[in-house]
Amino acid sequence: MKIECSPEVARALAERAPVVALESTLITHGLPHPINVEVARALEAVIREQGATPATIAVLQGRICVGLTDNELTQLAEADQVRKCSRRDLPIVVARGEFGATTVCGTMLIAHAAGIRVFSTGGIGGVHRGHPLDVSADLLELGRTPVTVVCAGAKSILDLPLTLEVLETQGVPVVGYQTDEFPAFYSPSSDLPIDVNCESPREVAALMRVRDRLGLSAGLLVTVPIPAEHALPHDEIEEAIQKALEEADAKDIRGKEVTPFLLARVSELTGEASQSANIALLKNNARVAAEIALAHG
Ligand code: PSU
Ligand code: MN
Repeated sequence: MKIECSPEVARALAERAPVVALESTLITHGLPHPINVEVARALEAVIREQGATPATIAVLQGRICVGLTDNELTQLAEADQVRKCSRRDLPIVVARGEFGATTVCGTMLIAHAAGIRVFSTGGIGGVHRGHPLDVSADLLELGRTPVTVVCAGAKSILDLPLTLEVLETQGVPVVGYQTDEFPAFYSPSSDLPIDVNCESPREVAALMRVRDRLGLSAGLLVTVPIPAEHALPHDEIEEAIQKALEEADAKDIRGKEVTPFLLARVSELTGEASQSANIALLKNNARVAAEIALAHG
């Protein structure tokens, strides 16, 4: 794959120094402007503070970029037409010289091609509530690409039990980071089980090494509960989610539009509180991902 690494990322990879990938769909389709650019920069700063190198991944005018300059980040966040880009979309954006914002799926596959082992995000895609055949490509990518994805679980816009079933089928170990429960993004708990509780970055790094030694090619999903002081009451979020889901069905929204529509509606309906929770967990995940990258060496 033809990839353009920024000088900083190229140097870190050549020195085998710890690198953490970051996705770009959350910048273009997950958060409103201009907070999206501020958050993207803040996440890079958190990773640097820990002593790792951040690598934000996106497609800029058909070029697959790993590590963006400040200018490139602004260009992406302000571009009119940015295609949400998972595995299926990648050849299209590259062939047409378009801007592409990579999802968890798209970011994983590019990170792997670049030699990056750890990737931090907010929430992964999953199986949609009431639409069990709408399975995010994120889950299938986790099944085939050995990258460790650090997230806060998944939003309950999704069917979380079915999402865990698909991860099991795909052979993806689900790690609870210092927890016995699968976190549900705004809430640290869901009453759903994880496969193993890892107490430290070192334990996660050890799992990654054993997975490689066994010759298994699936990713690892590390789920980190939202810090307690930022968690939101379940009922408040659930009401907004119900409303957003009904609207999506009434408007017959389908395919790749579903997730951005639900994210935008839930964020509009819940306002400030959900946005600051979202940002807090993104930073927390970036910190944990950097610690894992350092422990993996
Ligand atoms: N969930 C969130 N925020 C996000 C996404 C999901 O809470 O920004 C984005 C991620 O980029 C994820 C993508 O990979 O949505 C999943 O889209 P889909 O459901 O269409 O696969
Ligand atoms: Mn889908």
